[in-house]
Amino acid sequence: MDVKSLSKFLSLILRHKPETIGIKLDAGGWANVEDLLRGIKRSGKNISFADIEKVVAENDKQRFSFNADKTKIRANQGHSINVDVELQEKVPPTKLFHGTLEKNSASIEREGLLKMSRLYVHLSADIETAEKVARRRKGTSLIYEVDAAEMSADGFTFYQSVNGVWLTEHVPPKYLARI
Ligand code: HQG
Repeated sequence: MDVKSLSKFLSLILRHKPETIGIKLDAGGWANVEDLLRGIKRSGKNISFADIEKVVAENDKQRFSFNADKTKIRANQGHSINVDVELQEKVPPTKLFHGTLEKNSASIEREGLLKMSRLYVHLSADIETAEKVARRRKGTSLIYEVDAAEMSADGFTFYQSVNGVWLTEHVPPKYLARI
């Protein structure tokens, strides 16, 4: 399996559905690496510890982390299951960005950005990254600029995952501008 496919598979297991290979995540979102390898093997895929190490090291978005002795692994962000990855609360840059599809705009401009199935709304530090997020899906892209400075001044909390993604609970429409 190439690095990209393995990354997608690990994202499914470590963010959303560990039960598909019969494993559990702990409260911190960690999977035991031996359990993970056994579970993957049971599911019929041939993945080694070295393959997992390669994904952690080379993944384009640094989506996964090991603990210090590499006995545990977790996703850095993007979960739909309720885990606590010890996100750092942080003052955001003045502006953040969110890439989506034009077809979501009416609802977003009415309700704001909602976390949908994930634990947080995901925001990007730059427009280029937001464009990439939008282009994951088929349809006309739309980028919103988020007035993070104003949100922060108004008491909204922001977090940054260890791989640099900005997260918050909800972005009300008044802080959003189409760009
Ligand atoms: C949209 C990937 C209608 C929202 C990316 C998005 C990211 C609304 C979709 C990370 C809405 C949720 C997350 C509302 C939000 N009405 N639609 N009120 N509020 N939406 O996948 O931000 O590559 O959960 O705009 O790079 O697309 O997997 O969030 O289109 O960082 O590591 O509802 O996932 O990271 O979709 O992506 P998602 P997202 P990875």
